[in-house]
Amino acid sequence: MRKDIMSDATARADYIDGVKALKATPADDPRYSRYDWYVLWHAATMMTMTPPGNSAGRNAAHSGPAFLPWHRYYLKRFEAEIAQALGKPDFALPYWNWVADGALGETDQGNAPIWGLDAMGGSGSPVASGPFAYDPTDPDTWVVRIELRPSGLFLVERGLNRMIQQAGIRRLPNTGSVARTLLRGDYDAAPWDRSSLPSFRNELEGWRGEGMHNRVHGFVGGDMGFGHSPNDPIFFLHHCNVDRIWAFWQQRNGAATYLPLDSAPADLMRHRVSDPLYTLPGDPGASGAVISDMFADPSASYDSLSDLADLAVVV
Ligand SMILES: [Cu+2]
Repeated sequence: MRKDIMSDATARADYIDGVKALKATPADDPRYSRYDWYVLWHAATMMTMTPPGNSAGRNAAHSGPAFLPWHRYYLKRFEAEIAQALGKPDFALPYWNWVADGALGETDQGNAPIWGLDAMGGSGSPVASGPFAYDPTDPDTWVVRIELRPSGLFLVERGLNRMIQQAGIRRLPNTGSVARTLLRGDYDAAPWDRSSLPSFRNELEGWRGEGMHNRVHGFVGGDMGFGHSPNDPIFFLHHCNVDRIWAFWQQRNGAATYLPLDSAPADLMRHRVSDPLYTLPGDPGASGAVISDMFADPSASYDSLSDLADLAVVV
């Protein structure tokens, strides 16, 4: 059961232990870890433009309809691998309920419990406190290995960068923004990119409307502002909450409510309902999953959707 990371100390401890276990497990290429492999997968997906060379910025997991199912698949794979590493088959990814933090005053948002020393730690370049602090004298310290720059992918060795509220965005999505996004009944709309309106996907992703998912990346800042954003373990907690919002929306609008259908043009490759989800070439866990495989049993995996249900009636 996926729980609010701040409501459950066991879920919190397991998550921190789990990401550190993957960070300590070499990938097939021993220059980086299994954790870093997920960073690589995300970055490579962002570089996979769909179709190649499109001017709308649509890639295999962002700025298009596949945004929600691709990230659901990514979270499921990551969750299963942590469960295995911890030897806890029931391990479930917790979520960061930034909907609640967004209801706090501006100063309190940057000092919320999620940024405490017993949770994700604080800001810094590199982060200097909490479980992901950088100390080059400690062989088990949190080291960033994969970096995506405009010129491509690079292997690096440095601490994690985080600049909470310092990258120009001082507020998380407020509860009104979440409530209004939840009222969108159309999953997505032509032209299936950053300009789509009305579009639950595009407004939740944050290219139109009130920022939502994109705003949370900007609020955290540092590595969270780049294609290598999964370097920061807050990434998975953030996306688990995005997934929870989709799960709630599915419960209201139908689990399989998705567009575009397979009859859509070929330039919507990787975004039509039966298209395969992008994974790295040679991915040993590739299962051939397609978008519609991600529709099943959405809400049952979360401990609570009641805060979202409350929001959806007060608009
Ligand atoms: Cu992403």
